[in-house]
Amino acid sequence: MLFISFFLGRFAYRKNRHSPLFMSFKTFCYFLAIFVSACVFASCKGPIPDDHEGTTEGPEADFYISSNDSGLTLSFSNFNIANTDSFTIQVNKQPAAFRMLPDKLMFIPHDSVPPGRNIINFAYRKNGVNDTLNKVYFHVLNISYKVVNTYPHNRNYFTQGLLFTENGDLVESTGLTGQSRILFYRKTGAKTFKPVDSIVNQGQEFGEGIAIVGHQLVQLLWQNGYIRIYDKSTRKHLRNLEYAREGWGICNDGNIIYTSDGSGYIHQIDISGDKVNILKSIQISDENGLIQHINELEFANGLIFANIWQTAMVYVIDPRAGLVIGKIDLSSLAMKEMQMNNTIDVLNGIAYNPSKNTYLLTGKNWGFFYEIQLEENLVTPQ
Ligand SMILES: [Ca+2]
Repeated sequence: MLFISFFLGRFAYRKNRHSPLFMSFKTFCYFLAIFVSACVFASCKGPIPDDHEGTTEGPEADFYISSNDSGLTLSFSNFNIANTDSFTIQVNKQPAAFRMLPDKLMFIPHDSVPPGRNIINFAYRKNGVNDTLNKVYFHVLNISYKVVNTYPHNRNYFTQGLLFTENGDLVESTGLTGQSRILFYRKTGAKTFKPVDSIVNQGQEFGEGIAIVGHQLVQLLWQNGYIRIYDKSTRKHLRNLEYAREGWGICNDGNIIYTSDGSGYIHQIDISGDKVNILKSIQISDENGLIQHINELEFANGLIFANIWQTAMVYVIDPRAGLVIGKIDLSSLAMKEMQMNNTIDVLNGIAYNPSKNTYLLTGKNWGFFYEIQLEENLVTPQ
């Protein structure tokens, strides 16, 4: 190739000094040296494997995954599907449905790929020899929703925690030193939650998340070094328990109490003793790696819904696997609040209403509670 360029270049020189094909003898020698070196280097890599239509199933064979709303597309490199005797696709060791696309790509519908971390396995047989290619694919649902109701929320409340009792009454905890309290609401009419009682925190107490654990109402405090426990029915203060971590969010699945502390961990805690014991700490990841700033928590349908601090996102977490399986982008609600009052703070507060399968959300100093219905049918992880 270089020799041809050289001679064409010399020829072109006579015709047109500015031809792009022109190459001086010095330049020619330079490229010739590179070309010879490349040939020697290539020969050191050993024989080129048996070629078929320009592709090989050599050690570089691989596949890549791209996704859209309906499923995954697998594209192959250094691999010719037509050159195999047979092949299968498995997702987490289970046969997966797929179809071939005309350009020798494969399509796997999302039904075959559960949310969370998946191993996609492509097993093939060629010339009587079996081989496999594996890839990890992290499937995170983008969960859409619709707002089914809005209710006024007092803008003075720096919301930290929100829950529904089994009677359907709403409880909110608020923060800031000197302003922290727990508010008990009754639903009055179709469009209003009215505060009917409250517990006011004292001194330096900075209220955070709340949860109901049996007959107790548990209130986290931010950096006070203890949590407060009240009788759920009488609302009388029962005791304080020493807690070494920062209090952010708390929820209860009926057996396990989970807390967050602003890090990427969710802790399982025990409050039956004379101080809070951390039983287990679970580090949470999503498709990009470890996450941070887990805030208010809510347990629903086997999953933890977590506000991510300083974002308008709620992450849906499978606590047993420590994985984010879905994300709810609530930035349109945050934007709406911002347009009404630009002094609002972040989205915070999630309460699940099991009787309607809806979620009530608000934010620090927001003007409204928003009741939303998810458009994704979340299945409790097995
Ligand atoms: Ca909550």
